[in-house]
Amino acid sequence: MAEKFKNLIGGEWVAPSAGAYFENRDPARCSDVIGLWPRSSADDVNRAVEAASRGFLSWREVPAPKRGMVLKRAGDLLAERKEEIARSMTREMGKPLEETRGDVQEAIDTGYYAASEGRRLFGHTVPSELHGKWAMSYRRPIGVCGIITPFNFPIAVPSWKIFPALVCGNAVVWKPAEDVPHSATLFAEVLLEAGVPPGVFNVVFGEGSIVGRALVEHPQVPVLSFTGSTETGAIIGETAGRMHKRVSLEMGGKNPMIVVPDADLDLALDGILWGAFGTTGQRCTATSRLLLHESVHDGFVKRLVDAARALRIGHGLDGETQMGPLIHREALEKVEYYVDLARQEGCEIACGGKRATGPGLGDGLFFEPTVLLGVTPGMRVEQEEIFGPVLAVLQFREFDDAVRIANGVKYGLSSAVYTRDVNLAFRAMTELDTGITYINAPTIGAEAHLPFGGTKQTGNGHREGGWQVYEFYTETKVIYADYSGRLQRAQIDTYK
Ligand code: UN1
Repeated sequence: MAEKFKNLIGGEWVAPSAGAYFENRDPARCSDVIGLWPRSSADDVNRAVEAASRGFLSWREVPAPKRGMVLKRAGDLLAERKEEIARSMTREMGKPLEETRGDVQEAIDTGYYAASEGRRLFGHTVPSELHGKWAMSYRRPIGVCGIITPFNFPIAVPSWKIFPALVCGNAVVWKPAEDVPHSATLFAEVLLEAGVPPGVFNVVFGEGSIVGRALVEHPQVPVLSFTGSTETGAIIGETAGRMHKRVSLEMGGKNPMIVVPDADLDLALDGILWGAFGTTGQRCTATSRLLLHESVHDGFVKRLVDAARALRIGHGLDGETQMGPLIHREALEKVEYYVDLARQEGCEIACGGKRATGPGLGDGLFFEPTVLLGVTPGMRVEQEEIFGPVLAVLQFREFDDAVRIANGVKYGLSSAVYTRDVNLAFRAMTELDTGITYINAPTIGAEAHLPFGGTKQTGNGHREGGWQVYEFYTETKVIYADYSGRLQRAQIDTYK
């Protein structure tokens, strides 16, 4: 019988109130059941929010630098347990060990950044219009934050949200993705051991339609942060609007890489293989459109197809593996759907296009790296996020056209240009309508201390990471201190 794991509520590991569980399996070896995690109910969410509301009252009184020290310890503990956590993460999520080590590292970096931010939650002091009066602002915690995270970065993305929320003095109720509950359990163990007080950080496992919904609709949860699909983000955004909640949404991408004739083509080839097929294409930053200048198209495509075919697919714990499985059966079916659609839209499948089978792949959810040729602007495979190892290749003649195609989607997360021409690089930096642009590097690989997020329907204007996320998790309060000893009327007495 597989081990049963629990929710974390009020500093205790507790069984779900209705006693229901779901299985967590290795996507690279579906017969391997990792464990059972709570299929929680709204009742469990209510208990977690109550615990968080109580935890918040004392946590907000802890000086921010001291809260930061707890996160410093969390970073240290993650560093100590990096290998163990990475191995568990690979087993349930599928990406190769090198990548899961990177995932844990991103959380370590975020923890250390947040720790130091505890000494730097700056406010402003500015001159008042009036004599004998000071004007200043400072930041206050808000309350209970409901955090909902995806499967593809089981620890890194949660850390982007949870660490800043905590250092700012908020309490957290976290609903991790159903596909990666073991990573979430390990992350929670680390936070408990680091000294986050009971109730300040809670984890409720279960389905989005039950646990996620209950959290989003809970009146005592004023702040929501979500990374996931654009469809779910729209529902959360609507609810947040209706209930006047603060909400940060981080959603899809259809990220382009532009390669111009003067580019270092060897470098561009390495870049596209990593950008398109790293994490099996399951990143919101994945490079899913390659825009090749017509003069380099044929030669580059040939090299790309050979290299894509040579990628080693397998279990992420096997040191040789370069690309793991998709996360679950629906993800695999979605990729198959889009490959069929590409055929119907008239594309050529230059390589891949089918499930990967063979020695060592067993019943794993593997799909071959796929390159679609003859893609034109406006095709659905050019517009919609596939979230799998499928790259759409387009051609352009003028740089203006490349920019127009790159910008011609509803998303705006990341973009890349490969060029040695400094003028073109600067044009790309200013003309590509995305939250992130890479010069001579693929669209993935954002660093923890810079703001992360996108334009248009990728997000709702907020940024994670860097210095900016601390604005999201605090409320600004302004203080006017008048020590003149007399009534001074703003906008009136100053101008007498
Ligand atoms: C995501 O895909 O949701 O920039 C996040 C990157 C990673 C994070 C991706 N550091 O690709």
